Amino acid sequence: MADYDFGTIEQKWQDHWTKAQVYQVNEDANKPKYYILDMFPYPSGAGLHVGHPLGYIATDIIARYKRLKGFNVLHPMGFDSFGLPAEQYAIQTGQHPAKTTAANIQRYKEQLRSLGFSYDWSREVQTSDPSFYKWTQWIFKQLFNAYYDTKLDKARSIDDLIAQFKLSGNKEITAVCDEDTPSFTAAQWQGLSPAEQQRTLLKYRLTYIAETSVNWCPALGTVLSNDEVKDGFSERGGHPVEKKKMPQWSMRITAYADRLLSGLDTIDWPEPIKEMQRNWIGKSIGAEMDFQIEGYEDKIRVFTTRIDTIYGVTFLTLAPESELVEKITTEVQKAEVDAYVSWAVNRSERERMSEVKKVTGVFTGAYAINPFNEEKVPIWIADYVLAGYGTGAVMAVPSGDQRDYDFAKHFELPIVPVYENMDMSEQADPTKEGKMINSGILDGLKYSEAIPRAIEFLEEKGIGEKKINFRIRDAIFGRQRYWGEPFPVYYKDGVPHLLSDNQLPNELPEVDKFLPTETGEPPLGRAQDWTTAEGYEFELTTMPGWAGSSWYFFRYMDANNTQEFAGKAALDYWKDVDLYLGGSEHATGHLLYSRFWTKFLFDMGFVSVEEYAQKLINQGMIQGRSSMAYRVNGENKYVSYGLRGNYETTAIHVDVSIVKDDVLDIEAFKRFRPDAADASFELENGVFRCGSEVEKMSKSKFNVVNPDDLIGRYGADTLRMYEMFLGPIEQSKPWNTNGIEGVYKFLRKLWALAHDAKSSFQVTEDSPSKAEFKILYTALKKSESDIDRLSLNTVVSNYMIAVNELQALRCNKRQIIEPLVIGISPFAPHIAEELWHLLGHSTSVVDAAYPPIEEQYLLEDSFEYPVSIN
Ligand code: ANZ
Repeated sequence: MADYDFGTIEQKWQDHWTKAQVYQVNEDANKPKYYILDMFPYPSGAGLHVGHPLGYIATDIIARYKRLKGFNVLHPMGFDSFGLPAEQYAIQTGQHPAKTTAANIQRYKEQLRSLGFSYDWSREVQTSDPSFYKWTQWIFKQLFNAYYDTKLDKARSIDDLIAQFKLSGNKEITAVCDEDTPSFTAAQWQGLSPAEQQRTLLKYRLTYIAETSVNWCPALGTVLSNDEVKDGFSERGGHPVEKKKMPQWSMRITAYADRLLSGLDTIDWPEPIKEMQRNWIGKSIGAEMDFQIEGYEDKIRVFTTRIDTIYGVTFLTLAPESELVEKITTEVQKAEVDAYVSWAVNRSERERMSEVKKVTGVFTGAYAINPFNEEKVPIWIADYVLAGYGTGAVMAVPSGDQRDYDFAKHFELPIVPVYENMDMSEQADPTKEGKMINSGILDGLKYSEAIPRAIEFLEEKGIGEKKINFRIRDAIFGRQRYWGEPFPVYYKDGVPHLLSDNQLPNELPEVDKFLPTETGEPPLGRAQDWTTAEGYEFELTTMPGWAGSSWYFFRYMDANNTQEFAGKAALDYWKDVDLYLGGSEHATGHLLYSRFWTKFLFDMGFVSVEEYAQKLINQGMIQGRSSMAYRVNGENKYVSYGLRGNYETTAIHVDVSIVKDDVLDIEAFKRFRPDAADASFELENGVFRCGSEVEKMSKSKFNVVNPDDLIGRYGADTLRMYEMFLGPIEQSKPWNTNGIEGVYKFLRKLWALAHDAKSSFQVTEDSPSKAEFKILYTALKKSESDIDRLSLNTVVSNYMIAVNELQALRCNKRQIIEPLVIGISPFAPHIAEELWHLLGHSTSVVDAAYPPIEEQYLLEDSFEYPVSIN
């Protein structure tokens, strides 16, 4: 055998692993299970860059390590393969998204394979595959056929609800439903036509279609969910988004708000993610109360979390959308109010919330009466009040709330303090117990006493009560697009009905173009003869991007089951994900929706866990390290980095592949930038040095590093170790290829340990010395605890130290090399497998056991004592 020939070794073992199905796993009651999962990728056209595999390498290392430690490890991979980019590409090129998606998946799989990952590919899932989305449709059906019982605090079959309606109407029903649900008796229910009954049930179902105000993105031709809109623009593409009313499918996630919140305390997820989910759910405990409008029958109901500040109310504010606005606005104010309302309603929620500094509003001319002191307060309209939150009306307390304060200052409205000697921030802090002043029945009370006293007053007078509000809204569940799951739904008499199970999957039909129809229907409206056998029309929207990803982790447990989404035996065995790794950008999207679906499946008895991922880690981003060459302004001349101070220069991005250790390959640069072909180059110490900048890794910045190139140059084992070596997994860090040589050298040294001067494999059977054992066990032991802490970067250095020390001792003893190879195998599986076989084993190193630590070699039994005199 020659030198360390990574190319041959890696190819050989990848072939062998595939052929021998080394990574296939089955349920095994004799072993503890360990389920480790990566967020599955969307297979984009650009393939993987070095940033993508960071998380995959980490999970692969842990998967391999756990296997050595005796666990039965489930480590699957698949593709989130429905989505907008493939469809946009299809619109531009006419290529069917299924075709481009398949090609992209092929490319991803080759790249993943070349990294030596230990996935069980027999469990691969693709969300766009009918055999997968059949079950997404099936779960949709379960949601449609369920409602939420607030007394039992769980989802139940809609049949139970229908039975209760028949028996006693809906007066005694404890269920989550639309706000505008009318109450009815059993007789009234029986008197409804079947279609009317269906329409009523939609107000209870956990997924329903309703006229909804949505985020409409004209450029993308689709509706976006709240978490896909950032500051009034689409997250994807940055197109303007507007509000529009449309019939839309929604998921009644609000029914689960409280459980989604309390469940956070039971899982080991990063605190920032939990905090984002808490804020998104936005539980607030307060009160609702009525203010009588002067001269009208109508009342304004407000939601407040600070009923204690009721005596500080100096005006009321209504959302511009409020139906009362038109009614109560006086003649004098009308023109101003109309103009303001039409301006305000077109702005998105986020715009309205984020512009804290810009105070806008208008007086209606009407007044309301504060029932605590009978004082008249003016009613204003302000766009900081959201129509969709609370009651859409606020009792404004400028001494207690910053926005009210800014508003009062701007429009010169009075400010009445309600706490003695307290500024606004102290007053907002419930742990500070101030005394109430100017506060009628609350005077002299402390914060903790004032709230219950005020609520008591509301209840006595019958004008309000305690109230819990959630900020979270039901989630829009549909897109006016082609490349997504069709609904298992058809329409009869204008109401939705479900296909039966044996009609699933409802397959995506062919269309001539991937664009809306001339009449503005979604692309599925183009499908020819696409109806049920009886001629009923199908739903024409498709499911949103988050449908498949809300449950895919269960499918991996039993991916080839054709009878169920996953069988009970598999679900009971694998239960939940022990470690989930992925990006933090999904905090209020995928990571919330998937918890919701899991809780629902749990309620209906389909799965045995309420939370599907015990532990979550967010891997950091690998940023690009861009290279810059400095061009002298106004001249066709470039200067080396250290000399740029002598000139006025402009930094120009240089393709990182033509820069090595910051030194530019000038000839390659001239080819890269034809306008530099005749340029002059001022060198320092004989070379042209580039500067660098850390930026997002992107094609436009010429800083994308492709793993395929690095694997070709150094091998996958080096790349794997090097990516880990870059730093802690959770941290974002710039890519820097400069250090990769060091890791490559390390693997060559490891190779050399077991080879003689003529490059022949050679280990001896001699007994190792104490010192040699100590080196080995120090590395193994430290690595074990490092991996348990997920500190993978330090493990790489542990082994570097060990190999250096063993090399110094010229140690090639089997009793050292063998355990060392096992220890390193999760990081560098190919070289480890090769050495393992050279050591005489015929089974894979993944079937070895992690070497037990022999503590006696780690005891310090000789010391050097420093002696100092005086
Ligand atoms: C009086 C008050 C006094 C308030 C005070 C706060 C501080 P969270 O915690 O987010 O639930 N509010 C109520 N409905 C609103 C709406 N539709 N749009 C904008 N703001 C609204 O916030 C509840 C508080 O936000 C409520 O309590 C109300 O102002 C305001 F010292 O009432 B508060």
